[in-house]
Amino acid sequence: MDGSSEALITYRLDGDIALIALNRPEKRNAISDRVVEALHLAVERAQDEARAAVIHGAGAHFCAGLDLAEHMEKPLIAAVQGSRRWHRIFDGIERGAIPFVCAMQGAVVGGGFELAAAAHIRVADRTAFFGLPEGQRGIFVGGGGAVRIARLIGAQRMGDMMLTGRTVSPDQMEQWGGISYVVPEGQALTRAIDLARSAASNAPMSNYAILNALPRIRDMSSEDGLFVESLMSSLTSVTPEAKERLRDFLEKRTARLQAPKE
Ligand code: 1HE
Repeated sequence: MDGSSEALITYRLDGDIALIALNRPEKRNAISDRVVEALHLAVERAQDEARAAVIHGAGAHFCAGLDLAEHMEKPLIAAVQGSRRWHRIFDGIERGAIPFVCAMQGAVVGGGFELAAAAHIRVADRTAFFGLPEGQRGIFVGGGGAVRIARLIGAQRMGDMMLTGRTVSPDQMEQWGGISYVVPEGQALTRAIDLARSAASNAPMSNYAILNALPRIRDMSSEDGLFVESLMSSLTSVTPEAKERLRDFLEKRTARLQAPKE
């Protein structure tokens, strides 16, 4: 990572968890070309050396989306190529080698929401609000939201958010399935790190299957999906790590599952 990129995205390895922060709070972490490139490098590095990663944003807001000042100057072809670049980088998060947890506060807007949608687990604190103001800005989602956000919350709700420009609370977003955890103000990062640690303790091959087989199976017919599930299930169970973990359970060396604490 060159010096200039490092300032826009910070990266820290905490044990086997990579902490990746959007670090442009003065522009509410708006995503410019340089930010997305630096994010790409951080994501690649995390996949090489960490077992899970957390993406978060410095300051009061997670991310104000696409850098509109930069976007305004772009000719058509550069805009298309830029969107395709976001797709490749966000696909690398969604279908990569390690789980990504997203910790959010304040604005989770446009491209910021699209980034969050590429992560595997989403945690928001009570200050978070979700918006898709592309319609107001005269543009359209371009970071994978038409696919990922529409599938998370439903195309109808996404269309409503885009048409009306309304913002959505964390509780509502949780009900819609767009996030999985709502925590008190200021606690999103801590909770996200805890969740990342849990995910990091799984067998890497199981995590690989969860990240790479599940979204593909969702896109298949039921018949093909069930077939791929059987292959994936057999593949993971013959690994030495699976054998060891199964033996640990049977010989009572692992903690039992417990009912959730509510
Ligand atoms: C920005 C951006 C940005 C802030 N691009 N510069 N996203 C939006 O339409 C959201 C636009 N942003 C906002 O609605 C607000 O900034 C917030 C609600 C996020 C925060 O409000 P606030 O009052 O704390 O900050 P601010 O005063 O509005 O912004 C602080 C600075 O950040 C200011 O610059 P300054 O030079 O005047 O200090 C803003 O111009 C700048 N800033 N957001 C550029 N987005 C792949 S396609 C995805 C398409 C989209 O993402 S569309 C959604 C775009």
